[in-house]
Amino acid sequence: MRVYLDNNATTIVDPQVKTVMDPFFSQIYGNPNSLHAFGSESHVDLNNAMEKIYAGIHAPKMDSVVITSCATESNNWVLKSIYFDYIMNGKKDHIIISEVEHPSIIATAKFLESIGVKVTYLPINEEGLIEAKTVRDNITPKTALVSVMWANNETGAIFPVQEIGDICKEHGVLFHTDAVQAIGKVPVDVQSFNVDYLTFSAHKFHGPKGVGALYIKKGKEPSPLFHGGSQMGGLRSGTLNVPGIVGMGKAIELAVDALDFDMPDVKELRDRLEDALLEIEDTFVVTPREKRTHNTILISFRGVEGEAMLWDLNKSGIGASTGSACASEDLESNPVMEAIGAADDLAHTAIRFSLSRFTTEEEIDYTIGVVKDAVKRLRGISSSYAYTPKNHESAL
Ligand code: C6P
Repeated sequence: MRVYLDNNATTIVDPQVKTVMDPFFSQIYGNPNSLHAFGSESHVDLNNAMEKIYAGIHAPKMDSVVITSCATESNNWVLKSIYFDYIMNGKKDHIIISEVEHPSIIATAKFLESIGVKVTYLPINEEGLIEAKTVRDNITPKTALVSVMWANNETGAIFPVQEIGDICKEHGVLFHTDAVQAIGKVPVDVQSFNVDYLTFSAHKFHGPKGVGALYIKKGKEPSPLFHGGSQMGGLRSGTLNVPGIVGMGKAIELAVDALDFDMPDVKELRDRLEDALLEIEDTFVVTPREKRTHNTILISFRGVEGEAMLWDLNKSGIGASTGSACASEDLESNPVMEAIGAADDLAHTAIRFSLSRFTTEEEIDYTIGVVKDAVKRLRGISSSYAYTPKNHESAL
């Protein structure tokens, strides 16, 4: 059996999304900026897709939703443009991010630090959560931007972006949220709270890879990262990814619908998996269920190296991860576990299971059996895990 439980890394393209994209590869393939019929043929579908994308995040028409190649690009764009627009000219010198942002924020912030920008990294608490008051405590008159993700990709922890947005507004500071793990998991309405920039990426909600977006509130348009063309109102040059945009439109429509219809089922399956795994002795989950997205579990099995567990799972056809796919090759311990100050023996044992609306009960029951066997086997050969009949029994 093959079971895909790494949906925070990427998701299967929904067949309905693939169907609407298909004509735009070899039937309707003109450049939408060309003046002939080949170019204009895609305009109606592009407009419809953009309408769906605006509707998916409740963006008003006067604001911009600029299509990018991925969330990494959107995140780089926000931070670097803040440097060009507010810091380079000496008006401000400081940005605030959290210490558990995605590498596309952390690495960009570190780059900016290397050229003189002051960066504050907000801590998380023992539940893996950001406390909004830490934002207030760290804002200075020189702060240009606060960037805090909506939902964490490792734990699923949902951060208080509404409160953080209010604090930013009170202090006249721009607010960006990386909502990559929020779309399709929580209702996203940019008009319901104060937010200037919001990032998302289609492949996290059953859309295609290679297409993302940045929502920009009217009047807060950043300097472009890419110059050269008039596409996207000159804010993001480059030939439009027509199949990608059409696919993202359909995908966000389905993802928002699924919030009502499929989310309760996904949550039930996630809880079934989590309940069964927590029966194993010496097993820990950091963030309480009601404070994280309904599809995610980051769980530590004491004495079981994350990579060894992944190996066993992979042999049995199960795809999970030790955390963010972008950092999977460095074999470092999980950054969230490090940030909460977990002891080394736990930080190296974190495994992320992330479900989707395509996950089945049969797959979850199979996974429970495989994980229990793997924990038993790996603890049995571990030199660091103290064997006791009690904890051995619980893994059976
Ligand atoms: N996180 C994960 O395994 P791209 O790949 O550019 O479309 O998305 C980047 C990105 C940005 N922000 C968050 C919160 C994310 O989770 C991701 C992608 C994957 O967790 C791959 S590293």
